[in-house]
Amino acid sequence: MADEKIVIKEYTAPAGGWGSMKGMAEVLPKEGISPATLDALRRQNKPEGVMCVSCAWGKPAKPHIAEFCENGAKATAWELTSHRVTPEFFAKHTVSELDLWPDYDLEQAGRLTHPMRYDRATDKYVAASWDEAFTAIGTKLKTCDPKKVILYSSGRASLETSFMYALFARMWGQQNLPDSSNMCHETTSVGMKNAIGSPVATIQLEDYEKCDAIFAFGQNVGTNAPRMLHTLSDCAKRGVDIVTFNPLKERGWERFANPQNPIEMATGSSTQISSQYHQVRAGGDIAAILGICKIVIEADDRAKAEGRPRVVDAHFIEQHTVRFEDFATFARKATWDDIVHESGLTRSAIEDAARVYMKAERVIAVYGMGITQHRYGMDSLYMIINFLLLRGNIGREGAGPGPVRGHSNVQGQRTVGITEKTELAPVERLKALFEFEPPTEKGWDTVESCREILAGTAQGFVQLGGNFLRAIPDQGRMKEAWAKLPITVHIATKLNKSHLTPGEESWILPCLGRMEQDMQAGGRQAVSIEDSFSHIYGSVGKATPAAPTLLSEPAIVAGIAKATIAPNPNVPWDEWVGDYGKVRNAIENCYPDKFANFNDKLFVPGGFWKGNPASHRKWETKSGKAEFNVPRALNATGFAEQDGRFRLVTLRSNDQFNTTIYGYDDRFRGIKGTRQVAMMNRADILALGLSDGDTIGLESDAQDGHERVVDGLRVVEYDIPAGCIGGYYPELNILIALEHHAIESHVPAAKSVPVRIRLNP
Ligand SMILES: Nc1nc2c(c(=O)[nH]1)N[C@H]1C(S)=C(S)[C@@H](COP(=O)(O)OP(=O)(O)OC[C@H]3O[C@@H](n4cnc5c(=O)[nH]c(N)nc54)[C@H](O)[C@@H]3O)O[C@H]1N2
Ligand SMILES: Nc1nc2c(c(=O)[nH]1)N[C@H]1C(S)=C(S)[C@@H](COP(=O)(O)OP(=O)(O)OC[C@H]3O[C@@H](n4cnc5c(=O)[nH]c(N)nc54)[C@H](O)[C@@H]3O)O[C@H]1N2
Ligand SMILES: [Mo]
Repeated sequence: MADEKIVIKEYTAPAGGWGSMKGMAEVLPKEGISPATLDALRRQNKPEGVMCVSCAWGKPAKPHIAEFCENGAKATAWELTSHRVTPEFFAKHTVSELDLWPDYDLEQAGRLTHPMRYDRATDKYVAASWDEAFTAIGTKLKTCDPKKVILYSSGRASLETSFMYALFARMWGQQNLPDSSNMCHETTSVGMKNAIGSPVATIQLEDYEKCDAIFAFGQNVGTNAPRMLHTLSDCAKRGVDIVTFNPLKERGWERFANPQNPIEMATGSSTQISSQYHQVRAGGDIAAILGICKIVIEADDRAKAEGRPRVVDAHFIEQHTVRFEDFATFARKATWDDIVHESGLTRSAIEDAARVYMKAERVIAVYGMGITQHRYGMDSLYMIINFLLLRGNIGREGAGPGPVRGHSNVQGQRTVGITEKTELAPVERLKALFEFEPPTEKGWDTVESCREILAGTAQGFVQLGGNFLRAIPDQGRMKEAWAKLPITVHIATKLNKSHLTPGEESWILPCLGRMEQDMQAGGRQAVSIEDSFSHIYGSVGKATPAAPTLLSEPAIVAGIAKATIAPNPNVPWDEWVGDYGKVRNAIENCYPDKFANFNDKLFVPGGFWKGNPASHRKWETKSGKAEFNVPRALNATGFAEQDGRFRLVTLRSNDQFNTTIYGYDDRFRGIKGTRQVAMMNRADILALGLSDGDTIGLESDAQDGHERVVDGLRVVEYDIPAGCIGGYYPELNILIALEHHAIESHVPAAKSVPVRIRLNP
């Protein structure tokens, strides 16, 4: 979109408000939108309606008249677009040519309509029938070592599809089941499980009505979970203190005008969200939270010595936790010089935050990718848990950790078996129900899959949604290796870059989206998803499918499974495809505690809760208690500070859903017309002899012998801490070394990437 005018100008309006109305008004015509979209929006996130494909925020039992947001509307319009990518489209363009198109243009081209096979002789995708596709894919997969084929999924696929996909993998004798969570909240899944025995939020949506303080770390609410702004603004109006930690001033955490509130819209007024905003350095949360904990622990020491009421919840700590003393000793010994340096915050700012914490009875801690995507992301997460444990803020009303999940069903996929880890799979149940021997050897996660692809040992890649090659780190190295995969299969709604680096054999299998009517032998089908609060909802698509040739995801998964593995009378793939209620019965039989009476509860308003032991203080950890953890480092970056080395933070704009680019405007950040930017602190710009608007390049400072460079970035003077640079994902992913990931969870450390600046590139 080189012709679009680049405008960089501070955005002064609140999140929501007229800006979001305008955002919606601009996107709908671009997709040549039909009345179906408006109908879908009206029914969005309501009982028996369709559950939005955008974010994983809760869907209230009593929904607003319009329970959708600007970005949900964009996601809906994107799916219900009138544009089509047909066999004629593919006949006009070679794959090499399409590979040069920007992400935006590829997805803007519209919905995929036919199964397509890559033809190397013409370098084009050519149409095939579904029978041909399944037979060819099955024939090829049967020649592969199942343990070397990767079955990836992105977090959008329903519980039904995900269950079938994971079952297929295990019946085939493998569990290479990486998913988008491996690049996202895996740090939460691993860390929270270790610390409190639950891999997910312990709170539910109603807890927000009962809390009296919210601490928010590294999440961009206005863009990535806009419906959460309704909850936050209700909290702010109730006088709840909201204390935010983020290197960037994200507008959603500053001010919000509710587009559904006529007074706020008419008067231009808005609600202030955060009462305190702390611009922590990227990776500086460990130190910032340690500072708060130090203040709390030292205040408690004094109270104890003077016989006053305790500041920590001593009874809770005694009864419910381990290793408090180790942590308290560490916090007492920490120096303010270190805390201030590593966090980038002043001592008095941290004292302000600590005062709010000590005053509050019920505290929720919210966080996102700013915590999980660091080398020491697990330590940042542990610090959030330590902080909550100090005052007994886990396992009671109005208090607890509230990770904001990414994809609309990413949490649910894990619940129904998408995992490479044997201990998380229902091995015994699978054996008993389906009479086969599930694999026990650990499968590959995302980073491990990439390693195997780089090493040339992986033999195939099936992608259930997502744009893997674009979402992962080290795109340059990965692209070359990917092309050597014996087979790549993409189940997708739209064309993306991953499809355009074909393996030796390559297929695109177009599927129905969640908004679309899914008619099967047993009539119209519903699917289900799980949100960030472990609530499960049915979702019924009503829109006319983009093409009559599309198959549903369950039908495609069943098609591949049947063509690849031997039949098993206990797994009636065709019957399941005819009636997803039967898949739900199988899920219920596999996980009876979480899914009792699944089909009956599918449309309970507000979803049904699958339960969470930690929310009533039952700790399923190694020690049987909630665990304090001493951090291994005071900053989460995992690399030393050096002259000329910056911390690159890769971010989403307000006009994208992951690698899907809806447009080139990042309204709240005041950046319009380009994504090729480096947001920099004024002092850094001056020190380098640069000015706002200059062009620079960035190079990775991973020092592992590989060159990783991006040129042509426009310097944007921005309110960001010195030493940090902000830029957009996925354009900058080429700069992230594969091995720069969170230590235990393997989540790529996309929020602090060591880079150097290239002048005059
Ligand atoms: N419209 C829209 N909605 C989405 C998505 C989308 O792309 N578009 N993606 C979905 C998915 S899969 C996910 S995972 C979520 C992602 O939602 P977020 O978790 O909000 O992810 P990011 O946009 O990457 O932004 C991370 C935030 O962390 C801040 N940050 C960066 N480094 C640090 C740090 O070291 N410390 C602190 N405290 N903050 C830091 C950044 O400034 C930014 O505000 O959203 C989901 N919803
Ligand atoms: N540098 C950097 N890299 C990151 C991140 C970051 O913050 N910084 N974030 C990471 C995170 S949190 C995530 S979750 C990943 C996600 O990254 P992606 O893999 O990009 O996520 P998706 O949005 O799932 O993928 C988009 C594609 O999904 C397909 N699709 C859409 N709807 C459907 C559907 O209903 N069915 C099917 N089968 N396909 C569909 C479309 O073809 C579309 O092209 O990126 C990660 N990468
Ligand atoms: Mo994500």
